[in-house]
Amino acid sequence: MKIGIVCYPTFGGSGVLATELGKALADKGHIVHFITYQQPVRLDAFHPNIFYHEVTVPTYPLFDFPPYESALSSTMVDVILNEGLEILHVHYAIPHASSAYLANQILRKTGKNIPYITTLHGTDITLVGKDKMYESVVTFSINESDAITAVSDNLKAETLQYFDIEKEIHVIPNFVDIKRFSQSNKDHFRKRLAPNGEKILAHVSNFRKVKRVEDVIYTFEKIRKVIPCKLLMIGDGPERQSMEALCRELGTCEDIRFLGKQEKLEEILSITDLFMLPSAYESFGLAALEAMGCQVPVISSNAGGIPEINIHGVTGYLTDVGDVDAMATFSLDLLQDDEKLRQFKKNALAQAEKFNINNIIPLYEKLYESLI
Ligand code: GMT
Repeated sequence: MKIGIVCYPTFGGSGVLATELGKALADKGHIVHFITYQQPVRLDAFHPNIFYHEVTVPTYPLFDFPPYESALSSTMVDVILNEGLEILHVHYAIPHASSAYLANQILRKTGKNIPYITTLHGTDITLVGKDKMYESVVTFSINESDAITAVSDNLKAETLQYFDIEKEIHVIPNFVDIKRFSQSNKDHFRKRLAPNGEKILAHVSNFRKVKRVEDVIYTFEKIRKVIPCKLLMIGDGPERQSMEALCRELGTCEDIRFLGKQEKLEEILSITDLFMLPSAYESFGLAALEAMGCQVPVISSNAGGIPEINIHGVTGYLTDVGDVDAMATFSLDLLQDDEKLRQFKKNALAQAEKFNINNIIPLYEKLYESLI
């Protein structure tokens, strides 16, 4: 199949998922065209079946807000016509679904009808999409999609609760490439970061408010009072500065490393003992799944779709949002019991296997085939 994929190119989960999907489809022989404003971060190697089309937005003194949506629709039309795309798959509703709708309408005038699929990822529904300034366009363009997918049962339920959706929403969960996200021996790396055998905790996110990064820092402070440990904070975003200030205030800086955005995440996860995801909401929690692939148990909140992947008492522990005391207690329960930690690591991998990329890609292929 010739497939167009539209996504955000940045480190966010929806862009990561879309890029990994495109790469996997290309490996299976499909021709994949990415359409976005920057080379997607995980699109880091040449592949004969992958093409990248950059959306450039011409500016003009009149434009306080350069019209990205128009440029995106025009690029979609251009790529669909010139490359003979058979299906368009847009990730994150805003503004990709409405741009796809417009491209679709333009193409109809030329006699071409190309189906488009909208995959809902989370904040496009639960946070931004609900905003009155976006809601009607989001509802309309989702409903006009030829198929709608959501990344968890929870996100499907949230979408149906807040939007007037007239079509079936297919749940196709996030996936992990276990070949890449698996544990490898990085002991030299562990020795550098935890020279005295300290336990290593990690958090990965875009440091937005919804991630409640402060809960990671407060939980770590409590754990650190009981056992020697180190915390790796991976990613970057609006909350990073204030989190660094919080570490200074709490006097925990010497045991916390802010590593910024990292490409070889699997290497860091390979030396991690516990992954922290205290989010106020997560439609799925791809970062936690990638950690589980590397055999890292997860301490998380029980928000949104997280309970669909992190199983309490099996792959980690879940607590109410903001309950840092419980997060610290559960973390210590695992970190102080080597046998239990070993078992949870095994369980985490077994759970990640359920979301193995090889099981999930065929679900998308089947959906594409049914629409073309
Ligand atoms: O996590 C983020 O805030 C980024 C966001 C995105 O859309 O880029 O991630 C969302 O999509 C991921 C992939 O489907 C999910 O695994 C994340 O749970 C979801 N984030 C939220 O719902 C907050």
